[in-house]
Amino acid sequence: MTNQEITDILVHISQILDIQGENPFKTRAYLRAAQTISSLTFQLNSLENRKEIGKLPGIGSGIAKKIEELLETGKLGYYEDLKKSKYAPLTEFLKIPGIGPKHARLVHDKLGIKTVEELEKAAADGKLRVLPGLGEKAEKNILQGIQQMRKYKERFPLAFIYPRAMAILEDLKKLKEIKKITIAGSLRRMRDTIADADVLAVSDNPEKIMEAFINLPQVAQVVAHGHTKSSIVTKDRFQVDLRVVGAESFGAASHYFTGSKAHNIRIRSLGVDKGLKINEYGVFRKDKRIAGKTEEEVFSSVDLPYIPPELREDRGEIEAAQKGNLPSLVEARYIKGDLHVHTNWSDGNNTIEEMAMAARRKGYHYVAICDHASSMGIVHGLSAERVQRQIIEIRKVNKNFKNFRVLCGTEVDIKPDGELDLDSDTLRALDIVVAAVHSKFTQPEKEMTRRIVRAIENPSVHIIAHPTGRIIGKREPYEVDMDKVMDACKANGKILELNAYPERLDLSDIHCRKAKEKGIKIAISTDAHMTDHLEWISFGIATARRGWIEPKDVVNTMTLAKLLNYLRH
Ligand code: DGT
Ligand code: CA
Repeated sequence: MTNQEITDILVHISQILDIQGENPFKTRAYLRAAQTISSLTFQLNSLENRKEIGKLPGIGSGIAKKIEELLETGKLGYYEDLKKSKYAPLTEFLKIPGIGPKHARLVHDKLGIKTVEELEKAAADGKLRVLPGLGEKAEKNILQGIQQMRKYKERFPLAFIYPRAMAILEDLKKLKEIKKITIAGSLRRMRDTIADADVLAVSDNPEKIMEAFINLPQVAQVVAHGHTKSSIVTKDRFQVDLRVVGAESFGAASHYFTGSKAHNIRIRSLGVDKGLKINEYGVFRKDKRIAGKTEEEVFSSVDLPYIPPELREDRGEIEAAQKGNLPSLVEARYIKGDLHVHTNWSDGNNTIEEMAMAARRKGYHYVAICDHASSMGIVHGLSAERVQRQIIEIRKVNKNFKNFRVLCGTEVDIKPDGELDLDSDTLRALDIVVAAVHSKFTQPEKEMTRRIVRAIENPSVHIIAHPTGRIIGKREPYEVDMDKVMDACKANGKILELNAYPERLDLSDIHCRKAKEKGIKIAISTDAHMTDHLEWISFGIATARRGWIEPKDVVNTMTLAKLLNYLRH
């Protein structure tokens, strides 16, 4: 049993309990445990680690026992019983944006609805609006939500596919017949969503590779099994295509299958202009291969420098390359700190000290503790008084560090009218103020824009967190005029966050590029709720790179002294 399989079971348990109307503390405990396990960097199923389960943050002894049972027997009696509940099939409804556990139970109990199709029909027939707590508007939202869900279903979030594809790569690398292997497609370009994963390998014995590939433990279904190309669907229900090519074609095939299609078409037509044929096998003049071993060779055959995969979207990268104007993209090694992390003072799993140590282990120079300040109960938001106490605690923690600094920050709610959920005296006492929308996402565009612009104009605010509020695959961005938001940032010298939380990646690549063009600085922050989440910075960096972002555009590439000075002014 893999960590992923355990995570899926824990999430399913929490969802069934939620629909049954169990105590929210109980259901959240399962969710927390799932979050912990899904971001572990080791597998629980090795015997050595098994004893550690009860010690992991966010996992109580009851759930630890259940996980042990899963690992021992591959089954969990409690879960098997729960799955027999009449509410178990309703967890499908929770994938529909706008439907929570209460609605799921309600439509089942009142109308006997058990499937998404039945729910869609009932909504279309106007049968939901009469239910208590629903109405015509809610009914319409449910219909839209179902359509949205179907749209999302075709693509997966990058952060879902990436680690799973990498695990497959690692498995394949163990075969001695594989000489080279790489990801390609949208996965290599690090798009925020991925339809299927493309993998490319070099080998003299492709059939052996194909055989191993279709027999991997992750495989649920073999879609195609050829001599040099096979496709499988994993148990997580995404498709992986593997192609084996000869070493002489590896560069050409990497370039071709990395795409994007639009970029490829442009490169191929540059080739045609020079009398060259460029395809996945190589670069040919008449029938003579003149290049193809490396991607550099392919680019240079059309007089271009190497273009990083994240830029290959035909969004101006070819023109920039021709003029020698390609951006020097930001890389992990430039990042000096994380400016948005949570601790157990609000809804995080670790202490201030643990987060600080983890940030320092990553080689950072600073980390900003930005726990929630919110009067909306759910996230244990800090009151002004607890913010003061946390500042004292952070000062104490800082005494233990040399050449590393924990910054006092907050993630303060922007209330629906644009006011902040902390008074300005408290905000002024902090090193860094991150402000964010966490409520009333459905405001009309004008109100939402005004709300965020007011926060930007507030002299206490430095950064706007996850500026559009999207949750990939679950929630569309709220209606907000990002041009106006960016203009306000520019006018007030404020920073926009690129939230690297895998389901957010907000700002998106397109918005990053726009922010850069307008001369607005961004902060690439993880929003980590536990130490392992600091690793998510890589998805933020990838998104920034897709948005043509260079180190100088990113505030958390600054040294501590420069950053503090920048924030003060
Ligand atoms: P995805 O899978 O929708 O997330 O996005 P991609 O970019 O991975 O697309 P996919 O898997 O259909 O194809 C992988 C790459 O293969 C694509 O990025 C470029 C290349 N490719 C596919 N079809 C064509 C085509 O008709 N012409 C050219 N020039 N390249 C293609
Ligand atoms: Ca693909």
